[in-house]
Amino acid sequence: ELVFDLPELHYPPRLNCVAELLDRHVAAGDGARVALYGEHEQWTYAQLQERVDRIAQVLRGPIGLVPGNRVLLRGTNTPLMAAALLAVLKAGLVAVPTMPLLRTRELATIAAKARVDAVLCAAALRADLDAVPDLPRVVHFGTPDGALEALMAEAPATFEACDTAADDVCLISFTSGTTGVPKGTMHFHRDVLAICDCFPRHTLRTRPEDVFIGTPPLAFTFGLGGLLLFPLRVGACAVLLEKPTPDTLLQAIGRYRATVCFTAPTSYRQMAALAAGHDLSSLRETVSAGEALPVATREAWQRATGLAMIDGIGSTEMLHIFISAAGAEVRPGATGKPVPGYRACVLDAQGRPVGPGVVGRLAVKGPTGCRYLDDARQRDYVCNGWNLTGDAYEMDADGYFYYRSRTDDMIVSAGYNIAGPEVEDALLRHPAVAECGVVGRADDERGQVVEAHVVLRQGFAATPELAAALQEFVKGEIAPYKYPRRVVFAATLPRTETGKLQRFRLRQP
Ligand code: 3UK
Repeated sequence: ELVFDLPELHYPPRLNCVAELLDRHVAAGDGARVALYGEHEQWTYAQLQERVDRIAQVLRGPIGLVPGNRVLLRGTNTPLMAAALLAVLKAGLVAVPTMPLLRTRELATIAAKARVDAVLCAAALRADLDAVPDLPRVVHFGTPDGALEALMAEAPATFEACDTAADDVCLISFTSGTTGVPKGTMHFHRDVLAICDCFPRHTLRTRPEDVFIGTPPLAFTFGLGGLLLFPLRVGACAVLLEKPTPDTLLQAIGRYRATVCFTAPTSYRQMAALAAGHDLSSLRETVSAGEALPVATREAWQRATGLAMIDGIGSTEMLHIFISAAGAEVRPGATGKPVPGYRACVLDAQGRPVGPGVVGRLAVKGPTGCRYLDDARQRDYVCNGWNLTGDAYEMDADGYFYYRSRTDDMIVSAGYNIAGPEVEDALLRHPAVAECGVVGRADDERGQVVEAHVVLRQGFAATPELAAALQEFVKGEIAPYKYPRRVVFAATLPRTETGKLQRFRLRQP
């Protein structure tokens, strides 16, 4: 049995997570340390605390909210957006963060499902929100409106953290929806601290000197943890970038001497190709999550930077990463082992544990877990306290977990089970392939056939000869029956804002 019941996960019954993440550092005399870098500003812990406190005063005073009320947040990654998020939690309210690229229809669904009582919205992103019918009070922040800043200037500069219970809900996070339907998941004050005390503490081994950087939006729990909660937990700092591209992220790593980077596999693959000439010598660890990390991507990044990557699987339901490995524990192809604090096993269709080498449904248990807003879905996800993440996994005799595919993405062709990501992994080792996505396409004879959607690197032409060469290449890399019988060349692949391939869109006719 792995470490499960850690002493650091026993929290007092009354707890406000922001008091622990922020106020504690200022009280300990660390107020002058930098907490956040934005593209135009730099805030110390004391300055961040003052902004958080003024926003909390505005929420509870002029806006008139009471503990338990829900606040929808919309904005790109900026220090003010981070302060707004923390202020909502500190004031005893519930944050409902939304992804910056969401449009009117999706925002309307979330606002209705979460029954929000107020909205804080970056002025630059107001257009799509303004079109949502029946919204409660909206306050804009950032130029040109700056309505929130005006209220902050009038508000008291200090605010005492609301005396919340450790198991009061403080966050409703919506899944990014590879299936298209956003699902709201609820998390407690103690969950916010628990994720800081598991993966970053035990796997990443965060230090106060760390400088965190990366791409995921703060509205995605991958970004909320990696770019705000984890650094604050240990008194470190984060660089918040508004619209990072592989190139601007590489530049920013050099400029801020970042030590820890969080982004998705595709982004590492693109950065590996551009890394030459950038100073990445400050980087200590690079964390990949959101999608399976192909071995070819791990190797390309290692060749370009000399860094071994930390892969980790997390989910919105579990709040953050629960299986991962770092350093000598890394086994290429495996996601890793349960993060201290979590347990994991693989179950068959009847819910019985299977032994090593058998593919089944991943089940996890730990200090965080799924609580859907919608009761009906809860029964599908949580079974006897085990969370069924919807992933097909295999365990080896040493307790390492290997991702195969999403449970409902397994391709069944002429009686064989074929995992799309394994075929993608093989294709990505070919020099012509920049990106690819492999799905099952309905077929009269075989039930489904393996279909590869391929984006080529510059300098390669989409010809029938290249398609045939890719097919032969895959047959040489993995069992030949898995090769893609159809190869489709594409200019880009459909991805979510969180970097996930939208397989359901590739399967559309
Ligand atoms: C897939 C992975 C293989 C997997 C997330 C880190 O991705 C996050 O949350 P979502 O709710 O999606 C969850 C699903 O994404 N996945 C994520 N990481 C990996 N598959 N290897 C991985 N390393 O299907 C999972 O069920 O969008 C990731 C931290 C917080 C998060 N919310």
